[in-house]
Amino acid sequence: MSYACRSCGSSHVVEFLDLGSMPIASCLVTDEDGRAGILPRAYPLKAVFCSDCTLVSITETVDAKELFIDNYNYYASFSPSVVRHAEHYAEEMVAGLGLDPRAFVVELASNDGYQLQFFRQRGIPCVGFEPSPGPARAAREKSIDTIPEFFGLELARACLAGAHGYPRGRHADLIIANNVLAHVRDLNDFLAGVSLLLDDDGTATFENPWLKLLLDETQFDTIYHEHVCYFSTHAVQAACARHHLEVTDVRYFDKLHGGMLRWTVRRQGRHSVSPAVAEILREEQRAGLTTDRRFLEFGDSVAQLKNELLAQLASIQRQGKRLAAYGAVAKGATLTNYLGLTAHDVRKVYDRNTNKVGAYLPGSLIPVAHADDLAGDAPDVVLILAWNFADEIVAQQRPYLENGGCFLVPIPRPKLINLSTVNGDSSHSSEES
Ligand code: JHZ
Repeated sequence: MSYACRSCGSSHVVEFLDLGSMPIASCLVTDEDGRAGILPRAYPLKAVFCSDCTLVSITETVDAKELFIDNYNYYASFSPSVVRHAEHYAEEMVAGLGLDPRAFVVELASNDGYQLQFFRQRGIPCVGFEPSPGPARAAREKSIDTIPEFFGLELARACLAGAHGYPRGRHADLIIANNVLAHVRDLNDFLAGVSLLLDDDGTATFENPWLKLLLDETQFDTIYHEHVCYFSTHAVQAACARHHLEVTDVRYFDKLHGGMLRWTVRRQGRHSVSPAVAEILREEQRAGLTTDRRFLEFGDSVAQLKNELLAQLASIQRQGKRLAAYGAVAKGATLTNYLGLTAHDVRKVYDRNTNKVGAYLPGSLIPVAHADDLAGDAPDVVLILAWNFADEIVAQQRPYLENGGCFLVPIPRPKLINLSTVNGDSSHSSEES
């Protein structure tokens, strides 16, 4: 196939997963279109591994406007554990880097201001870049300066020259690029922009779901058009080196986004590198993240999980039980469409994000209802599409469980949770590590 790696440009790429034709996962179908049965446009969804720099990416590039401008309604503030993590992050950065009101913090893809609010509260000047209009508006309502543009080298240059109200010539002491790297279609342009904007003694952090967990836990549903790249430390390191940046530390968080890494990135050759970096590189090598074999086996794991899930759902249906879902999430679109589920199988999908209520999951056209309605509706089984928040959702929905309700967590393996499993299982805590 003729495809150039999105990081190093190599043509030595190996296709390892084909999820078929999929609608854009994060673009919910409006009430009007949903009732009329109008399906959103679908695009091929194939994942490849680069044998040269180890980056995993998808081959299709959907127009950024279609993905992030027209109908983007991911607001991080609706997920309490994400906000808690953001608060801890700000505390750590302020203490660890000694940030005070003389410092300057930049966040790339700042969403609804869920992160920068914690810097602003401490009087630390900050600015966010956020191209999605809804989240950017929500950030401004929190009085956070937000530049409504996609970040890249040209924009970084323009900002340093004083465009968009950015403080002229001001390099950043901290650049936050958490949960953004996966969404960036031109990785080199983005990293060149980071490198330009970062102060020579500055720090950048990249947080992203870890590719090792995607493979270990068959998190195939996190593959969708919005996420063009999937990262290991090897891939981040190779991409950074091209822009005179280096990974100086790495830390694992097991409770967020299915298991994620925070890479601390600084100007190449100027700072000490934590032994954690070499350790994680060795772990990734042992886990098979640097050669194609492990990836080629992944397709079989995905097919096997699909069969297990379909068998579990068929058994629920045979018993005449009413099935619903929780989390009108992007990965829920991949999962329901890959399994071929429709509103006939899953009556509603519950979510706390009020911007999603009243719309429909793309493809499967399952209607979105507010999470507060779940206990009253009392479906027999609820498939948790936002499985990364399963502990938190189960804890919040205690009344539903006490009423005899049951959750089905699909990833990494189908697992049923009812009141007795919760009471007997002390691992259901919602704190991050
Ligand atoms: P979450 C998003 O993934 C999309 P998604 C994005 N592409 C990305 O990279 C990842 O995040 C990291 C709801 N919720 O993050 C609120 C409840 O209803 O897994 C949100 O609608 N009740 C940017 O789309 C949604 O889940 C709850 O108790 O797969 C966010 O889920 C909690 C905790 C969340 O979404």
